[in-house]
Amino acid sequence: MEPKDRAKEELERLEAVAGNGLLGRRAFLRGGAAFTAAVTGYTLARSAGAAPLTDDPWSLVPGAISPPYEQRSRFEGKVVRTLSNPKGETRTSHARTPHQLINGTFTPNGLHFTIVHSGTPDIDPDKHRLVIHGLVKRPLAFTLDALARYPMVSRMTFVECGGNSAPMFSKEPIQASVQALHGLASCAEWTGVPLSTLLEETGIDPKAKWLVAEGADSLALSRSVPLTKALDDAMIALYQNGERLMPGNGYPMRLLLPGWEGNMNVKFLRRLKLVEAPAMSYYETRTYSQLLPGGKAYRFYFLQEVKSFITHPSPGLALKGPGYYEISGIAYSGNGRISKVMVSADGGQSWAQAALQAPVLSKAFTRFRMPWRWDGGPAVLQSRAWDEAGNVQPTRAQFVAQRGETHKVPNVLAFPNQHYNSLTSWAIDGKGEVKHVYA
Ligand SMILES: Nc1nc2c(c(=O)[nH]1)N[C@H]1C(S)=C(S)[C@@H](COP(=O)(O)O)O[C@H]1N2
Ligand SMILES: [Mo]
Repeated sequence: MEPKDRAKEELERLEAVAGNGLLGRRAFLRGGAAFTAAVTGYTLARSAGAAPLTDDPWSLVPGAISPPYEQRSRFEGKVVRTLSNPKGETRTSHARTPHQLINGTFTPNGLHFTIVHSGTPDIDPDKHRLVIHGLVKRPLAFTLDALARYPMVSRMTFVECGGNSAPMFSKEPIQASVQALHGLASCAEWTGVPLSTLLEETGIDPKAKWLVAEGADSLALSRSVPLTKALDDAMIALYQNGERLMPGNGYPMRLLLPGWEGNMNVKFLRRLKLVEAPAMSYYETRTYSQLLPGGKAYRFYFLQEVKSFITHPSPGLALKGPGYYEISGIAYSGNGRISKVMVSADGGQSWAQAALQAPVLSKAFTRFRMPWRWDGGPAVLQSRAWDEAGNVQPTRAQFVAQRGETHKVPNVLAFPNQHYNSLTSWAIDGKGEVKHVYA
């Protein structure tokens, strides 16, 4: 038998664990060599005889010198963020992460999403100060140099805008890429000084229950944060994936509140005022207060709840013929670690458990993977995540019943479409094209 046919046979022998050809994470382990042979022999590699190595021009001359700051290959120019306000008009600007074009668990700095409501200020780090005042024993102003003398910590954590996935509230599924639907979430390793350390320096008046964080941008974005969170895992972040924060992500320092609504992670941070009660600022009472069906609203909605979506395949990434594919995506929860991700290839009729890429970190992106044998017929791919606190992503029916679909409330300026964390469904047709559907 030809190796190709043998591989095909091996692949067909791997037992499906759920409908429409899901092989289950155990295929990675149990299949071993047979699995690898099946995958590579059947669908991917060409035999060496068919494609001998040749010396292309770049193999015949010395290569380029290393620049002081490395840029990615010129062939990767299409891997970019999409911009909602490319001309910089005086309104909010969004830059969305291309989840379908990257892989792994953290977001490169140039592709981290950004939302700036009044542009990115050009801050001179030597002149910037962080002031902590209000209900403290000793108000203090910190320079960047002063902050650098405190013990620092690093942690991987995601930031997600409360308005991420807002298109998912629409009554009909919007045909768009995963970048357009879910691109307002990214994950990075942040390094900085725990806020609790600085509050120990200033001392806390027992009357203080909240703090108001304010940015140095022209609209001086401000949000109220419960002191309990400030003393738990809040950080004054100075570095992002090892280098100083990107300008759009808050240079030279930002408040980082792992797992909490993006808007509260105040960038260009210049002031923390300890107070008795929340300030009821613009962004906590208008834009980011979730409206419910019937016109009631959540007063505060801090947590980014458990969520997942498939990035590969996804709209724009068509399948090239039947055979083996890896379904993969990201899962995360503001409550802690992801405990389980289930994947379906038949629109939720049957499910199999995905493999989670280690390490699985609290409040960080977790990559999940699921081997899949596509038979060339129609399929609907979905993922559903659980977190260690026992929360599960609601089904779409559950979510819509509780939170509604796009609804405008007369004479109310609030933005209703916040905190979507239900499922995302990708339909594959017989040609391998991927479409967004509700299932
Ligand atoms: N000072 C300031 N902080 C800000 C913003 C802003 O416009 N100004 N945008 C907020 C919003 S709406 C979100 S979702 C997050 C986004 O963080 P990122 O741009 O680093 O991804 O920053 C928040 N912090
Ligand atoms: Mo946001």
